[in-house]
Amino acid sequence: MARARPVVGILMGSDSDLPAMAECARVLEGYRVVYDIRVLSAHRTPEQATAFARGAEARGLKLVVAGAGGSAHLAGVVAAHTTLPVIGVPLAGSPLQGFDSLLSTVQMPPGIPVATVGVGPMGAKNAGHLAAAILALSDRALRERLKRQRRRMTEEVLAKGKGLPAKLKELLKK
Ligand code: RP5
Repeated sequence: MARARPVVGILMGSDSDLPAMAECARVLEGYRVVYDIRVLSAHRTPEQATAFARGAEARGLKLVVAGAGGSAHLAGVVAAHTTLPVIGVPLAGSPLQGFDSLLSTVQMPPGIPVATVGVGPMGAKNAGHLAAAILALSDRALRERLKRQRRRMTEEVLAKGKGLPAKLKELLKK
């Protein structure tokens, strides 16, 4: 059977970003959303990054998730060249521990938004959830999967609460 066409493009500035950005891929796989994933850099492969963004819609992508660290301009550059929604993931790794990437990603000029999530792997996970929520606007089955995921999460958190007295007792013994 032919593999479905990707609807999300996951980009990262370097392969060193993969451990964090894999969390986005993991979430998308959980929702059965098809993505493609590649390394492109706003600074080190500017022409390829621009070409990717310009061709994204024609290739059937519905949105782009872009993660980068340091002077993180990848999401912004992609957003400048497509009207598809762009989710930016600021990544830590520099001496400024992601605060630099956060500000570079989030402070876009009016008219060229980047939906910026939190720093690092946690942000990458949320990028996956946000991407799924956007796609679910026109995909009823995906919407149901999102709702199921929320219910599962609620149950897990409530179950954690139930385990607290036993955990507390163990801690207080020390
Ligand atoms: C950024 O520089 C990348 O997104 C990465 O977070 C950081 C370091 O890149 P490498 O030196 O590991 O290639 O552009």
